[in-house]
Amino acid sequence: MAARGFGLAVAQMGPVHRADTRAAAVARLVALMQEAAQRGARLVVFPELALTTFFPRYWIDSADELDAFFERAMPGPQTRALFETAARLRIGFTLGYAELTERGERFNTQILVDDSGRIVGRYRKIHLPGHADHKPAAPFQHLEKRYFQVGDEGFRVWQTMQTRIGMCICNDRRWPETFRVLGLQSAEIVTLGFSTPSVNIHWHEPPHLRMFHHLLTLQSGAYQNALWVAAAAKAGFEDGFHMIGGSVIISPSGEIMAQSQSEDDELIFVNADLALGDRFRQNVFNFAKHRRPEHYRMIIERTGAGEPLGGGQNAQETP
Ligand code: CDV
Repeated sequence: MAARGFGLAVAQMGPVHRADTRAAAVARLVALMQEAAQRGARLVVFPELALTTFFPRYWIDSADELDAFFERAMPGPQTRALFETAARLRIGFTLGYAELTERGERFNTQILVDDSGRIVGRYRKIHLPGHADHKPAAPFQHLEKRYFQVGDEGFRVWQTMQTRIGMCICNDRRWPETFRVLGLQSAEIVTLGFSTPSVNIHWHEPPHLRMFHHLLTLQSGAYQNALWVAAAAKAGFEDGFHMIGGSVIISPSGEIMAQSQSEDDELIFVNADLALGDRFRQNVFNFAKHRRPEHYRMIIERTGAGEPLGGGQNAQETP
């Protein structure tokens, strides 16, 4: 099988503090993009909500204060430099940001921009974690359910730059349905940005599990769907609140091909052979040949877990 090399870069960001400006964040992203292009990348993946601090950790009453974290236009005056640099360097990118639409809707969004600087895809986060109410006793808030609506455009895959790219964001990676829906559209690469606090505010979780579950879900998503995964963290202590690093590029074998070492701005790069996924797609994960959707109906018929089929009786008792 002939190799199909694709330069894939992930640009992890260190903290973006509340007082930091958009201009400063964009300048850091441009520098990372330049490094990615220098290393031969065709695509560079940026984090979730990359332009600001992870503001869902704060209870914000004032509409003006909240609006300041959102983008009304993309590109806008402060983000245009990213698009111009991408077109000049012939490199695509994905970028996470808070989107405020003309109709006043708010989404946690990620865009896919091709190597001519044109937006070719948009994903609005579907699995919004956290809560909508104020939890003053918690060490910090996770208010994605308050500040964002559930994405209304589904999980999609775009044919661009001689490959097929799907997108999801952070918490989506924990749900196998995300990757399967993208795999069923023949995605070869799935990109995501993530911001994962190292403290679980809902119950005490040993800190090592945050990284373990992060890698576990990405590696299984890659392997079970025969695709490359490129995941970019915003990491480190943002205004004193710690988020895990662990930005990774994972191959269709489920193996980690590159992983960040730091919790700062850091670029990782792999010359990804897109043909690696073909072997899995044609054999063990040949969906057309081996999937049995007639036995998966419950996945769309039920949301929460319920009673066993047949009332849970043993086979001998079932009439
Ligand atoms: N930004 C996120 O979606 N974070 C979640 C946290 C809250 C668990 C995550 O899945 O990493």
